[in-house]
Amino acid sequence: MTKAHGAPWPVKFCIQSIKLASIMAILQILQYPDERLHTIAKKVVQVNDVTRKLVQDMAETMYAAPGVGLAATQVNVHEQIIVVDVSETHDELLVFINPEILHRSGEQEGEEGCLSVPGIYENVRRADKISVRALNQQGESFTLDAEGFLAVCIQHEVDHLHGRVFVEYLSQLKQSRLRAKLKKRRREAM
Ligand code: K1U
Ligand code: ZN
Repeated sequence: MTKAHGAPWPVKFCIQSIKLASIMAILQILQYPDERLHTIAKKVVQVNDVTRKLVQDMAETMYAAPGVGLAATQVNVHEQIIVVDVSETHDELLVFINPEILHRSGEQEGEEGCLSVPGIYENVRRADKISVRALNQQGESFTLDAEGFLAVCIQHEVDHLHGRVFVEYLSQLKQSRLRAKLKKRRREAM
């Protein structure tokens, strides 16, 4: 087997390790009330390999969590990118770069969770149907009509890009109780 110059391991091993390292990355998810969750994400100017690698890492992070969505904001990257997969089989990844919700209609109320606020589930009222325009991983524009849980998920993730966390829809009383609960939880974890 060929050895890399000066290195004790074979070239094949080095290349395979680099390839593996480039396909596997679970990113750290910011935890509420981290201030960085309130950063407004910037538009992606050019969809390129760096964007696609981030999308891949975000998808891995979402599936590993596990979750049904993730916004770049949550992994401390302040660019307008979200990934969503609400399928039971976890094989229907949707990627939205620079998503814009063009239309909202109807109303639904349902329980939401957030990987940045683990263990907290609260009811939120959202539009029932939306139409969203975005770029795909090739930089091509597409429009998707969504309803029900998929629509909820997309709205939740787009909110993250605007620096909004779902708990901010709750009453002030509920929010202060939640902050106290999270503080206590953090104290106990130390
Ligand atoms: O943005 C996030 O933090 C992801 C979040 C998305 C979401 C869930 C529910 C309603 C609206 C948006 C989550 O994925 S929380 C985890 C979760 O809901 C879940 C986890 C495992 C299986 C099924 C759902
Ligand atoms: Zn969330």
